[in-house]
Order: sequence, then C-alpha cells, then structure tokens
Amino acid sequence: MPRLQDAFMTLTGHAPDGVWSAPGRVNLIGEHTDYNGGLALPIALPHRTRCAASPREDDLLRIHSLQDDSSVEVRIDDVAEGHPAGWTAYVAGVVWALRKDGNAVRGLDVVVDGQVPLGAGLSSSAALECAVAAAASDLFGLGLLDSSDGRRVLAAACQRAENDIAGAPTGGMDQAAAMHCTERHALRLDCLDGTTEQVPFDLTSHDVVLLVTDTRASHALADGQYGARRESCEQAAEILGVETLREVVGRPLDETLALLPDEVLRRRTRHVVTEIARVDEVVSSLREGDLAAVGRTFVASHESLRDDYEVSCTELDLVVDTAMAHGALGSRMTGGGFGGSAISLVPAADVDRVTAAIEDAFAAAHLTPPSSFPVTASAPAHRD
Ligand code: GAF
Repeated sequence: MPRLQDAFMTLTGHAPDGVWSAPGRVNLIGEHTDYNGGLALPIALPHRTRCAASPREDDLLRIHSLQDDSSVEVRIDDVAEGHPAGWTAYVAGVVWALRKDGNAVRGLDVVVDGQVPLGAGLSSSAALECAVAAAASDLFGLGLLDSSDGRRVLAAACQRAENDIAGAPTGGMDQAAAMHCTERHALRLDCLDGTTEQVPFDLTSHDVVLLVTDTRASHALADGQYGARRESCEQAAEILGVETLREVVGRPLDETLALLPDEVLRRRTRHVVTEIARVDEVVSSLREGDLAAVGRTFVASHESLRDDYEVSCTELDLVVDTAMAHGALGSRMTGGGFGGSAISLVPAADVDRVTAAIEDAFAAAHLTPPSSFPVTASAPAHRD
C-alpha cells in the first residue's frame, strides 16, 4: 500500500483521497452462459486490483499504473471506442459510462496497482473497472457501493466500459462477481433478471482445496473467437424464436436441437442449455456438502466446453486430465477459454502431488511452465 500512496504523491503532489480495490474471479461453473441470459457461479479471488484516487476540478483523467510505470491523460468527453487504447480504456470507460448514465462525475487522478494475474483469464480487467467504479462512486457522492441495486448499476457501467470502449463483447459475469461476491460464498448469478444468491463455499471443513492453474497460454477476449461463439448463440436464439437461449432451458433438448439447421449451432446450443442446468446441480451439491458430485459436474462442464463449445486448448485439457489422473475430485477450464486458467478441486493432502504432476506434464509437453495456487472465496469491491 505505501508504494501505491507514494506513487500517487509523486504523480500529483498530494495524498490520495482514498484507496479502493476489487477482486479477480474464478467461475466455479456456468461458462459462456452470461450473454445467453443464463446462470453462473463465480467466487471472488483473494487477488485484488487497488487504485488510489482523488477527484479533480476539471474533466481530465490522469491514469498511472505501478505495473508498467506509464501514465495516460484523457478528457472524459474524448473517451470513445478504442480511445484510450490498452488497459487505460477500462479506467476511462468506467467514468465515461457513469457520466453517460447521468451521474455528475468529473476528472480523476488514479494510480493503479493490479495484483490479479494479467492475461490469465482471472478477470483482471473487471477488477480494474470495479475498483475505479467504487472510487468514482465514493468520490462523487453517488452512494452506489452501499446497496445491491447500486452495485448492479456500477457493474453495468463497468460492462459498458468493456463492451463499448475496450471493444470486448463480453457478458456481465466478471463485473457482477467483482461487485457482489462475498467471502466464503459463491455467487449464484442469474443473468436474465440480474438477481444474485450467496451460496456458502468454504472447503476447509472438507479438507479440500480449490486450486487455480494459470496455464500461461495466451488468452484474449477481444479476439474473434469469443465474439463468434456469442454470434452463434444469437443466431440459434433467433432461429428458435427466443430472445436468449435461457428460454429453451426446460424444453426437450433433442426437439430444440432438431430445429437448428447445422451441427455447429446444435453443439453450441447443447453446451449452453446443459451448462445452465449444471449450475444448479453444483449449487445443490454444495449445499449437500457432496464435493465428489461437484467434481463430476466440473468434468462434465469441461467436456462440454471442449467438445461442444470448442473453447478449450491443449494446455487447459492437460491440466484437467493430469489433475484427474492424480486424485482431483474435479477439474475444468474457467472463464472464456482459449488459454487462461483451470480450476481443480483437490484433497488438501494431494495438492503438492497434483501441482507437481501438472508441472511435469507441461515440461514433458515442452509447454511454458504453469503456475498453480490455492484460492478461497474473498470479498467484493470496497474502500480499503
Ligand atoms: C469471459 C467473459 F468476460 C464473461 O462475460 C463470460 O462470458 C466468460 O468469459 C465465459 O463464461 O470471462
């Protein structure tokens, strides 16, 4: 923290008005369902992005990062799709979106310290957006951090920053996770009506660990693959005559799939519909304390993402296969895919063995060494 305060002093000549932070996330289950009006079940990571901030009298955003030691200045009215470029779009986009909503926001001096691993599919961008949104809410007296409804407004502004300014066509799960997840709970998120439910998620009494493995395989959400998946879902929904694929959940799946004209649309739809059902399976298994069942559902989800949705990759499959072969109760890719991270439910006594086995498997396949670490369900965006 002192490093963050010191950097702020150097940039502005005064102490910040405060420091705000927001977490990265891993999604336990419910992948590529958010933009289909479906269900997801993320937890907040202990890894957070902090930002020290003060309001300005003018409309300038002065943004500095400890990680790349760079500064960017942009006026709020000049923020537009693609401007500013790179990571500062997430900061500027949030202030832009809040202003567009009619909030009286002005310029900010912001210094960012991002401790969510970058490019690992752990939502470092949502953590940054939500930390800035939290700061803006407090500094401009918006009061949006104080209630679930207010947090929903902030999460929506963060999503628009990502969609409209950074140009990544993502759903809203990551921002909702950073705003609504709580310690020792997973968040059952209904992306159709925006409702949330806290599901107890504390594995310590089971002697089980949730292990995240960052495959270090490159992962970019703004590239075409994510958008292509989203378009297929929209196309399938249109053919089926529904707003979102959520609406066909509960209908006989074979009959729904038979209405679709090609195999790719059928597979994409099958993933979404079965994945939405798996979220409530995991919620029930967690409530019953049946982690073996949770693990089985993780694997079913991974297979569906690998075979039907086609968003896995060699590295993610290798983590899952290796973890399962060495005693994990379950394992699956998490997040958007095409690289990024996997999660494994591992008996505490086996964590070192599973971690070593994953490292060995990557070395044997001549892949960049992965990084594995245990995580617990942590706190949402707040003032530090
Ligand atoms: C990424 C996106 F940002 C989310 O909105 C979600 O679609 C996820 O991929 C897949 O579940 O994290």
